[in-house]
Amino acid sequence: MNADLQREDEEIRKEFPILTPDEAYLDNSATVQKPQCVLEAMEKYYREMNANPLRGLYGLSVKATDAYESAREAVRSFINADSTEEIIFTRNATESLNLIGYAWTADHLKPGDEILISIMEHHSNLIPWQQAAARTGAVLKYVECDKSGSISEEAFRAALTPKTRLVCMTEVSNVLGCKNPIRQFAAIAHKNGAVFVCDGAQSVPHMPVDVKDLGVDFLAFSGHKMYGPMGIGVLYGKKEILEDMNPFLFGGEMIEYVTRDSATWNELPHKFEAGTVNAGGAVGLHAAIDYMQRIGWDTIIRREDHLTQYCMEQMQELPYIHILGSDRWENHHGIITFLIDGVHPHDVATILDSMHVDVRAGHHCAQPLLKFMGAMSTTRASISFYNTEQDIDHFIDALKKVRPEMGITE
Ligand code: C6P
Repeated sequence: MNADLQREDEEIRKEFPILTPDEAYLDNSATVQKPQCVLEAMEKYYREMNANPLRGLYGLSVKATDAYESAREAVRSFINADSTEEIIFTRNATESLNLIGYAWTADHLKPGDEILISIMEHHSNLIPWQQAAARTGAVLKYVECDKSGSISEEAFRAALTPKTRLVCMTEVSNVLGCKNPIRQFAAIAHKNGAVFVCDGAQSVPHMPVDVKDLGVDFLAFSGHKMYGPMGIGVLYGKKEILEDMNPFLFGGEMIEYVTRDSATWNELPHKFEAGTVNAGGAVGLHAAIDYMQRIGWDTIIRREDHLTQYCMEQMQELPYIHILGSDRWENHHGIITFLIDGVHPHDVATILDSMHVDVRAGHHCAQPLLKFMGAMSTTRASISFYNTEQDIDHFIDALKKVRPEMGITE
């Protein structure tokens, strides 16, 4: 192996206390491990500045507020939003999507209106729209992809109608790893008079995502998939759209003035952040963003591309392995979902676990997609820039032992 790459591996790996050479952690699309600097930033927050933010007038509360609001500014800058008023902290991408699913749809959809989603959506970008359709009388429609995961412009245009009010689509599929042309589809949706929601859960951690360049109205993502802690997520929304929405949750801090019978709402973004916020989580997310910027997109993308190619090309040499989606590694963005002839995906994952390889098996919270692809369940390996060629070698060696372990020898 190239000495520079080995040095780079060592530099990166030493920041992640949980990663060891004996275990190949390849479930990075589910959640990634956390670097030391994120753990330290959160500990420092709780040791030195914890108080209930946005309320107190005393020093500690002001420090907690400053830490929380500076995390918001870090997120704003990371996705190039115009203003921190457009950045709402939530628990995760799921809550971000539900926020729109309640608060926007309640006043903007009427019976017969259409919501368009793709067949490859994660349940978090599917069930909120099923529920919104049931509440409002709107109709949920799907645009399909081909077996490689590609959605053509033709198919997208054909699925839009004059009744389409909302289009919701993931940028990167958590099963196929393919990347949808969000900028192009958002522009078409806007010409059609629809609002465009982008699920960035699997793209924001792996590639630059610029909300102005993409032209999306909403972007949802989770902190825990981008080296931050669990329990903090983000909803970006265009200011004029957020201003035209009622709150999702009601209670402390989201109000301006309350009487016995009524209330008025706080300004953005606080109108959408009811109750005590997750300041420690926001601080951790801020540290994670700083960390990713320190590593840099060039390094993140170079390493993830290299490992995806290195892994996929070796898997493609094994005739009993079938990879879902495109046969080109460039279209996988670190996500390789596969089937092994003769072995149930759960057995694959269990056998790999016995050899210290961590992968995910099941429907990956995308059951309509799996049905469309003709599979009930699959196994998925997913890569982060902190993985190494040794992790992939470990995985491939273990993969070759799965069928013999099940008594399949031919
Ligand atoms: N996918 C996976 O293993 P949360 O759970 O809210 O942080 O993220 C939800 C979500 C939304 N959209 C996409 C495209 C996703 O992949 C996920 C989470 C994980 O694939 C956990 S199910």
